[in-house]
Amino acid sequence: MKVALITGITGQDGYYLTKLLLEKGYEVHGIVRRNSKKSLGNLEHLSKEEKEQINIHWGDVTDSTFIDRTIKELKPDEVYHLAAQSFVGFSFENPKYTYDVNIGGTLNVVNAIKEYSPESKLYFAATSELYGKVQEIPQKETTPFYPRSPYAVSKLAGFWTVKNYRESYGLFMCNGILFNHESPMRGPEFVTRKISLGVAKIYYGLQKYIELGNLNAKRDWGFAGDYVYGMWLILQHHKPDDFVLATGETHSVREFVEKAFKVVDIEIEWEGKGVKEVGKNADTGEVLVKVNPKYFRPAEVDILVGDYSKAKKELGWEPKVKFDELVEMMVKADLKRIENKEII
Ligand code: NDP
Ligand code: GDR
Repeated sequence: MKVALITGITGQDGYYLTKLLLEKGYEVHGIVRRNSKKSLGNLEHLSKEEKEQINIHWGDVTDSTFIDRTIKELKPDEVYHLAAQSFVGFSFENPKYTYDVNIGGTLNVVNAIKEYSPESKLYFAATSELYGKVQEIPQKETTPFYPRSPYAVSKLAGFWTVKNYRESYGLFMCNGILFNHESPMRGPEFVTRKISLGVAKIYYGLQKYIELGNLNAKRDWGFAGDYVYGMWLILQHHKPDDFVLATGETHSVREFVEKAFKVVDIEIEWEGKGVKEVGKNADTGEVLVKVNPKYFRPAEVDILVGDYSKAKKELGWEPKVKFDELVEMMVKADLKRIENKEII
């Protein structure tokens, strides 16, 4: 039985990766930081049988003593380092904290493997945010980086730390340069989930409108379930390497809003410009979307679209879920949660 250790197991990707590795017969271990409710985050949505199979290690990735001990004791075959302060907007307000978790935490994991378990393979959750200010479209492994937020800068440090340890010490360490991937498990502050939840609440009369920032930002949005399979494939490759995982399609936040409302048969009509722009119900004239400058970022990443041809060629990876399907999946999941009174 192979042993896998997942940091960030309670997050969106942690949920899907745990399910995948359990299906594949792994012994799954996860690092969870203590909270007053001892909540397991997204893992609470797993079945009873799945939950019983996971081994939780309570601790924080910024605690090097704890990380050293965990890796020394477990000597996992595979480590998936997903733990991070992952919200770009928050990173502008809390850069030091973002650096501490994302750079410090990554160094702790990478160094513990070097010192105590050099046979472990490492997957590091790098990101399309590394590309930041557009240098090339579409973006691939060879596209120059130009990070545009403290989050992106911290992930750039992580990316190079992983590459440097791989080249210096011959360790099996890989970077997954993953473009945005979403799901019903996405945190509610990220734009896709904010929209799907907003649409579902508006449909059931629990909310009047959604307030958003930059409607023109474009992202390459895929489904998290497809991407965790790509993470696993990266570690099954015959050599350690860095890979882009993306869909190759890009859509604006505005398009996401339109598609999401379509799921509940509402057509959106846009009116006004800039911060005065609103999205109205085309039938009733009711304002359902407003722009609030507080959601704009000091520096924006205007457009991301990935070229995943290296992953396709070398790993046989391809995304399965398309944009329309993803939007529908997310809105329908939130409608159902409200119907089931899981959200009030
Ligand atoms: P989430 O924000 O959903 O999950 C982040 C996880 O990290 C949570 O389990 C969180 O725990 C944990 N965590 C945060 N800080 C610490 C800490 N100090 N010690 C231990 N655990 C900590 O992110 P996603 O699942 O969406 O993403 C996974 C990784 O992939 C992240 O590193 C993210 O930056 C990166 N990424 C994500 C992409 C996406 O589109 N989803 C695209 C590219 C990269 P808690 O539950 O306690 O908050
Ligand atoms: P991102 O995701 O920054 O790409 O990072 P997010 O969903 O936060 O933003 C995407 C785009 O939407 C614009 N936007 C808004 N964003 C939020 N959160 N809230 C709003 O109200 C809003 N209005 C417009 C943003 O300005 C941005 O352009 C995600 C995270 O998962 C990272 O961890 C990961 O590395 C990258 O994806 C790839």
